[in-house]
This record gives sequence, structure tokens and C-alpha cells, in this order.
Amino acid sequence: MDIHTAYLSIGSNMGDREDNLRKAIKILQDNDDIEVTGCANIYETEPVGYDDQPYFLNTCLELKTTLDPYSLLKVCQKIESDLHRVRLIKNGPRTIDLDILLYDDLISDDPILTIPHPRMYERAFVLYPLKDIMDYKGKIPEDKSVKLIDKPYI
Ligand code: X6L
Ligand code: MG
Ligand code: MG
Repeated sequence: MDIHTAYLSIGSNMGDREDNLRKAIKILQDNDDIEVTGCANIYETEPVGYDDQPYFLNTCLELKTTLDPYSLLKVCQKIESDLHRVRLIKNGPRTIDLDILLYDDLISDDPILTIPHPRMYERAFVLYPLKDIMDYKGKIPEDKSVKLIDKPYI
């Protein structure tokens, strides 16, 4: 079975945000088809897309996986439902959000799963953690909406 490299963005802005991130990472680590090979710092970030909601904690992960992109998406969606994500407001608060940013060098414009993630290169809350775990060649603009949470992680 081929082993693929994927990068995920994770975010939470409801309940115990850090615990939600950790629970999601633990579920991924416990999946026999996934190995978590990189874990970025945690950042506290201003909400984007819908202003009237709490600040997020965001991070990114590097995975090695035998799953194809759609099976990986299913795993992410199951984690969102297991951690009680409820969709009330578009772009609104959520206990957990897992987005597939990159999968090898795949380019897919399928509306169900667009890879690379269509807005990732504009979002400081994605780029700051991502640059912790991959050698990102692009320039990352300074952005005061993203603050490193300076403490040991896992
Ligand atoms: C105009 C219209 C401008 C829509 C921006 C931006 C929509 C971001 C959705 C937008 C627009 C999104 C997070 C977040 C969201 C997160 C932080 C999204 C989906 N998720 N803000 N906002 N962290 N800081 O994980 O990314 S909603
Ligand atoms: Mg998202
Ligand atoms: Mg999402």
C-alpha cells in the first residue's frame, strides 16, 4: 500500500479549545491507517469570515497515511461529529474543524474535496502553523491577528 503525506489544519473556538485540539490529534494517532509525523505550535487567532465569535486556537499536522483523500476526509468528518461539531452559523463557532490542506502534490477541484484547500494561502491562521512543520517557500506576511501560544506542546 502506498504511503501518502497530508497536511491538515485544525481549529477550535468553543469549549476547552486546547483540549479539543488534543482530542482530535489523539483520535488521528489512534487510527491504524494514519501516523502523525509533524505537529505545529498552537496559535491563538482572530476569527475570519464571521467576526462575532471567540478567538480560535489553530494548529497544523503532518500525516503519513495509506488512506486515499476521500477516506481521510471521512476520518476528519467523523472526528468533527465525535467532538460534537454542530453547524448553526456559516463560518461560525465550532468545537473542532479539520481541513485537508495538501495531499502529496495532488490538485483536485472536486467541490466535495478541493485540494489544495482553496483559501489556505490567504489565511495567516493556516500559514503560520504550517510553516512550523513544512518548508514553505512562499512569503508569509506579518499578521497581528495570529499570536503564538508559547508553551510546550504534547
Ligand atoms: C469574505 C468572505 C472574507 C468569507 C473571508 C474566511 C470565509 C474564512 C470562511 C471569508 C471567509 C473562512 C477559522 C476562522 C473560520 C479558523 C480563524 C474560513 C471558515 N475558520 N478563523 N474562520 N481560524 N482564526 O480556523 O476559514 S470559518
Ligand atoms: Mg476550516
Ligand atoms: Mg472545515
